[in-house]
Amino acid sequence: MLDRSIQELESGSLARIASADTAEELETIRVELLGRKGGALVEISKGMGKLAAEERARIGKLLNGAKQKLEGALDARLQEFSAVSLARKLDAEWVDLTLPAPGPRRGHLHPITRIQQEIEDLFVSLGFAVLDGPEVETEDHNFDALNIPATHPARDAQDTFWLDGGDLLRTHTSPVQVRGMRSLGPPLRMIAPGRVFRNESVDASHEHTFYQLEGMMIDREVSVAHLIYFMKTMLTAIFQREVSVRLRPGFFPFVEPGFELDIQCLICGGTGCQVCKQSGWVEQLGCGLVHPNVLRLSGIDPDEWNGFAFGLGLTRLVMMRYGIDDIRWLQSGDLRFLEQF
Ligand code: FA5
Repeated sequence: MLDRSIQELESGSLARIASADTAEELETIRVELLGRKGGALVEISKGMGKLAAEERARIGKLLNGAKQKLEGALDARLQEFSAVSLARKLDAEWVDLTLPAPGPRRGHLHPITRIQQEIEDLFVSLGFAVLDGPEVETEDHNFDALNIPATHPARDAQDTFWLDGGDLLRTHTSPVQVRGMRSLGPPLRMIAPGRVFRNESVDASHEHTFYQLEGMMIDREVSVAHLIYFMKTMLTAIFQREVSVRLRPGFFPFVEPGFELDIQCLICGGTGCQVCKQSGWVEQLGCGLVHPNVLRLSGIDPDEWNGFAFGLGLTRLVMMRYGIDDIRWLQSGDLRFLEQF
């Protein structure tokens, strides 16, 4: 009886071991057969107590033989599995050491920098110099020399971050006009891109830190027609299509006459959205003919020279060009946003 049980268990188990597909399956078989508690071989050996001594020795040998065979088969199959998985790993993970290294991942320019450089190229081709100015400015450059004395209500229009000692974070790029006039003198054609700061409540179209691009031309007999020509040339180059613009009277103490130039909102096509505050138009720049006081305050004779100036909201221009519906994306540092450019 026991002979038969041992043989059947052995042949059945060898077949199961041969067809096992995973190491986990093998482990289950091993526990079922050889486990100390409830393992099949242990269960069979329990019947040996009733046997005569000679018969017990014979069955004992048979059991031992079966145990060794099954252990051997389990080990051999386990080794096959690890050989197969090693081969698979080697096949999938090989590295061709002769291939050139991929090198560092290339980044790209921020969309504001890209458009700034395009505008710089355009104005350089029209004979303008590109000037730079400091972000920490004096009160004189930012306000007084631009015909905005301390008591002038226009100071309230640009909520200012004042620093200890009387300097400030520049509220616009216009102080670079003053630096340009004082260092280069007339005739003058200059632009000045840069970062500016205002103590603003941030919303979809207002940031506390944003970019402007200033422009100034001083020569003899400069008119509003020249100003409009340069503004249209610039906006057509940037948007590469006709954009609808409107000029409204606008007050800036450093120009006379002064204008606000709006473009029809390119996010909604003029029907109204959060960027244009449902008006269909977005203010892009302030501009006008340079006020005689401003020329005088920088040592230029207004009877001989005149000119135009403009201050473009570069950040808002980038929003229009790429259809970005919230200004806060631009300085968020969010790679999901930046990698789209
Ligand atoms: C000025 O800053 C004047 N210096 C512009 C100027 C220069 C007028 C030369 C005449 C001659 P204004 O405060 O309107 O003007 O700002 C100019 C542009 O900056 C706006 O048209 C707008 O596009 C942008 N801008 C203003 N405030 C913000 C803000 N908080 N966030 C983003 N863009 C802004």
